Parts: sequence; structure tokens; C-alpha cells
Amino acid sequence: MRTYDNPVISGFHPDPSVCRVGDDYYLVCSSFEYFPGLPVFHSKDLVHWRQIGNVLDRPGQLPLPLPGSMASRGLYAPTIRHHDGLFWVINTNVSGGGNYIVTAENPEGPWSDPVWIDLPGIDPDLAWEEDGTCWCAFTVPGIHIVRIDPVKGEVLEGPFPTWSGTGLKWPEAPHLYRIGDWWYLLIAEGGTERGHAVSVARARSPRGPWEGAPANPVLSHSGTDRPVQSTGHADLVTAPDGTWWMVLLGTRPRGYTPGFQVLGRETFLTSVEWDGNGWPVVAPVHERHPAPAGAWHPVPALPARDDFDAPVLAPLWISPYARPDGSWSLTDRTGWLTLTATGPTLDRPGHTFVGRRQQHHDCRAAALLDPGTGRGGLSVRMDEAHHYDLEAGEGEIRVVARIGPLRQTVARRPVPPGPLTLTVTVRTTEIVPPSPELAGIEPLGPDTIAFWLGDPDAPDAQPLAELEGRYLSTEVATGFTGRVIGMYATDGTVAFDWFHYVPAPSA
Ligand code: 6LW
Repeated sequence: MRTYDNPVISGFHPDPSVCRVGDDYYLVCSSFEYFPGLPVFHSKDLVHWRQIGNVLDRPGQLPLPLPGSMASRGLYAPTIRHHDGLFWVINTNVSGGGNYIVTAENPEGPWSDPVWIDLPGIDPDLAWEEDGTCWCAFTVPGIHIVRIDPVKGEVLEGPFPTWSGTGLKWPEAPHLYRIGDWWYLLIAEGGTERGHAVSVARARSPRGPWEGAPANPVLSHSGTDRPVQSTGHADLVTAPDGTWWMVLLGTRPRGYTPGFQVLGRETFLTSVEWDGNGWPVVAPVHERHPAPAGAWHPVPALPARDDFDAPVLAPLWISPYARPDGSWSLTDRTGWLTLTATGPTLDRPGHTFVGRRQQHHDCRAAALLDPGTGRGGLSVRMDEAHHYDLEAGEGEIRVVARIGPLRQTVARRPVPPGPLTLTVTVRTTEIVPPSPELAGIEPLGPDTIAFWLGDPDAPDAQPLAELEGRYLSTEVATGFTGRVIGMYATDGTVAFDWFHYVPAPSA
């Protein structure tokens, strides 16, 4: 039996929403404080996904005002749908403007400028009747539905209070589906952490009345010892063969109790059947899952190395809040990415950082940096108060740890002027159950982050420093994102010849 590996999109890619047009699937995820916003993925088999762009890749589309914006704010959960020959995305920018709609003929973009909607709450969804009537479900909290004009962004009727789950906290992430003679309302409840769940109700009309499924929640891994946790915030899609599938978020916590998620909430895929009474039966989410029938369409692996020879930055490169003109260039030094500081520290919003999501528990990131007379380096970032930096400048290399209120340079070494190879390795920690003789020093995981000058595989190579990874986890930093590993400048201009990221064989 053919199987696929979950997550189907690893690293912080939460709140997935999907639609199918013919044989093509398109999926978007939330992206919070990062620019460009709302990554768009394409697949032909629901298993192999390639990022084809970002919905909001023009500064005017994505107001994240500073001061004011902060980590894990910005863009919350989106919904993508195809209707009337157009792709529609409805979403919430909680840092500027609220709910809005953008459209595109081609999901690779360009997408339109936002049409802002006078609608409270988050997690907006779009669904149409055959006659073109458009319904928008959202959560205030408490699921509500309005009838809207999606072109003008006008609320025409409502809101109607609807069904808000089985009583678990935070009913959210509503999606409406017209299936046969019923309207189904799929929601998340229980909160996006370990209590997360998916529940469903149905009605003959979006105006209700709604009845919940007898088996609700139809999916929850809460309280189980399954490796995938926090499963919820789901969206349904049919395959061309009529089978039903669900994309959803989940986490893979590691380390000693309570377990730490460092990759954030990722995108998973599971299968859905329908019982005799017309209710969905959702399969538990496994790391290895029976695959959809039909042809497989693998996508080329992302190139491990970016030599910055292309005229534009690849869509996977993201920057906190903004990437202002003048802060980065691919032409000032041909074949190099030059970064110019827009702020003196990574500890406050408003700095120059270009990074990518960490997508593997065990991985290695390296870059060739010419600090020139500037200051910059590689950083593993959760947010402004939780990051580890391998920094070059003022004739030395140093490792700096920022954890909450604490900031410390944990290693430094003089270096000659000129380019330097910086490497960060992330290795899962073997958990040793606490024991009296090891009291206080036993590795509790989930991983160890090591910082190197040069190639770690060189004979007798020694890391400059090794730091505990759990301080760069959601459980410590809080929030909705995961680790991002990137290049930065905090003084003057520095240049990167290449950036190399590979999954490493797990310990
Ligand atoms: C998302 C909402 C949620 O919009 O968090 O916890 C928000 N649940 O559904 C960000 O992921």
C-alpha cells in the first residue's frame, strides 16, 4: 500500500486552507509578522507541494506598522477558494486593517490590493450558492455568518449567530461547504494547543438551524500519546476521484515533559470517509499515512544552496514586518545578497533579516558572509526576545543568546578581515530520563543548536558554542510561529555569497 509522510508541508505552515481547480490543488497558510505574507503552494496529488509564491508580496498589501506590530500578530488564518474563474483569499491582518479579500486569476500572483471589510473577528471563510449568494463565516469568538458582497467587501446581512461547537474553548476556523442537500460547517475548538479538535455541524441553509455531529469532535489527538499533536484548524477538499481529504495543522513536540515544538504548527493531511448518516469520519493523523489513489506528482526538492544569482529572492525567503527597499540588494554586489542595517539590534522590531523556516528537526544551515566593516550574521529566531545569533563584526565572531530578558555573549573569537563561513547545526537530543547522579544536567531536549566558524565536518572542528534548543520553542517563546533561520545586518552593510540549508540525518 502506497503511503506518504506527514507533515506534507513541514516547518511553521499553520492554519492551512485548500481548494482544487481541475487536477490542481492550491493551499495557503497564515504567516503572522513575516513579509511576504501568506505562502501559496501547488500540488497535483495532495502529497507533494511546491511553494509558487506569496499572496501579499507588495508592501502596500501588508500593513504591519512599526512601532505597534509584534511577533505572532499580523496575518492570522486565511481561506482560499476558486469561484467565477477567480482565486479568492479572505484573511485577517490583526496588526493593521482587520479582515480583507484579495483575488487573482493566477495563484502565483499578482494578487489584488486588499478590499477591506467592515467585519470584526478572525478566521473568515467564503462560500457561494449557485445563485452567487456569498456567505462569510468568521469567529468573534463564537462562530457567526454574514451574507457579503465579496467584490465590494460589503456586509449585506447578518451576522447570524450559528453553531459554536461542543463547548470546548475557542471555537474558531469555520469553513462552510455545500455538499448535496446540506450545508456543513467545520470548525476548530479547544484552542490551537494540545486540546485542539475538529467538530462539524450541518443545516439546510447557512441561516440554520444547525445540528452538531453525534461523534463530535470528529478529530482530536488530545490526551493521546500520538507523535502528532494539537491537530485541528482543518479544511476539506475532494480529489478528482471523489475521495475526501482534510488538511489541518498539527505539531510534533519533542523533548522531556511538557514536550517542545520548535518547528511550529505544520500542515498535515488525513483522509475522510462519510458514514451512512452523512457525517464525516476523519482518520487519525499518522506520520505515515495511506496515500490518495491516482498518479503521484513528486516535485523537485528545494535547492539546498541559494547562490543569490537570481534577479529576485525565492518566495521562501521571509523578513519580520518588512523588507524595505535599500535594506537588501541582489545587484549591489553581483551574485551576492547584500543586507544593510535598518535597526541596530534583533531585539526590537525594525531590523534587516532575511530567513527561511526551519523545516527539519535535524538540519544544518550555513552561509558565506563578508562582514566588511558592518555587523551581521546568522540567527535562529522565534521572535525579538528569543533568538540565538552567530555574529561577525568589529574583527571578531561571537555567539549571542537572547532568551526573554536575558542577553549574553556566550562565545567570541577574533577573526581576520574577509569572508567567513558561518554554520549552525541543529541536532535532536537523546532524552535521558532524570536520575539522581545526573540531576540538573540531564539533556531534556528537544535539541541542541551548535555554532561553527567554518565546516563542522573539518577534522578536529569544534563548535564555538552549543545551546539548549528548548528556549527557542513555542512553549518558551509563546506565539503562533516556529523557528526561522536567517541572515541579518545590524550595522552598516554586509554581504552573503550563498546560503545552504540541508536536513541532517537524525541523531
Ligand atoms: C488562527 C486561529 C487560531 O487564526 O490562532 O488558535 C490563529 N487558533 O484559528 C493564528 O493561528
